[in-house]
Amino acid sequence: MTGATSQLHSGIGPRTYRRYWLRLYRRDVEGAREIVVRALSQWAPQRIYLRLFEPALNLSGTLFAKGRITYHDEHFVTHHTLRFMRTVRRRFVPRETFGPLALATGVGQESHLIGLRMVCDFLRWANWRIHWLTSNDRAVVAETSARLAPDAVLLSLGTDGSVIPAGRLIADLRRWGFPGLIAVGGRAINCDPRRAEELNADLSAPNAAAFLRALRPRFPTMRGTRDLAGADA
Ligand code: B12
Repeated sequence: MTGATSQLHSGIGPRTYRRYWLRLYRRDVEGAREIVVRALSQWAPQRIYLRLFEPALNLSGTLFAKGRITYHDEHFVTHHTLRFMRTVRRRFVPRETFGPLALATGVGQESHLIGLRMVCDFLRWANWRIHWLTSNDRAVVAETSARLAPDAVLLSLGTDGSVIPAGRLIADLRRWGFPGLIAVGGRAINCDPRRAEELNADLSAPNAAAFLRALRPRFPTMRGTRDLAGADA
């Protein structure tokens, strides 16, 4: 292999997620780990979330929907990506945070929580505190929001089926005059961004870095967002 070819094969770039995904698809976990380690030496850890893990997970979804891979394949990629996320998280998420508080939950029967997890890691990087709701029952959301008085409630909608329950939760929060910010996001919003307004949310964003940018004007003293350019370049 020539030097140039070897660089081509080892370099980290916009399409590296495909190589990473393929290694996991072939059950080459060590090979995937090597890519993560190499990416860590060249990219900000936040960028690995958004430019390696997120597109790799979404690629699984696309191929699964087309019937090209099995759910075993999809689960395998997801499982190991979650493990690698733990390694990368340690590089930028502080152990303790002291700033504004956000309540986080998936909506309805939602099991798609990796994206919200990424959003919460970015928020913690910016010194937010996160409280994960143990249940997304309307009564629990209302009671916990009243008791903890969070600065924001974050609702994640991975599937279309989450739109109606999200609408109910937001209507409840509005009805009792919740003073904080209500943010929605997730695949169901990214597929149709008008839903955020229809749901009467205050804010939405297509990914974790964009969310921090959108929050900045409302929380001007928010810490840790100076390096955002490196996070999603
Ligand atoms: C991994 C995965 C799963 C995992 C989830 C594991 C977990 N712990 O999260 C498991 C295996 C559990 C799963 C189950 C199912 N899944 Co699934 N899944 C996926 C997959 C492949 C990746 C999702 C993901 O993690 N993406 C990566 C993250 C980082 O991206 P993200 O979620 O978009 O998050 C980013 C932004 O959206 C945003 N964001 C997210 N939340 C929030 C919140 C706020 C407030 C803000 C501001 C921003 C924000 O920031 C994030 C980070 O940048 C997708 C494919 C896809 N294209 O999305 C299918 C997909 C979402 N699943 C799908 C389906 C159908 C299912 C099942 C119904 C399958 C089944 N028949 O059982 C079940 C449903 C379970 C349920 N009740 O929710 C469909 C949904 C179709 C639809 N239109 O509704 C998809 C699109 C696959 C497909 N193409 O068919 N799934």
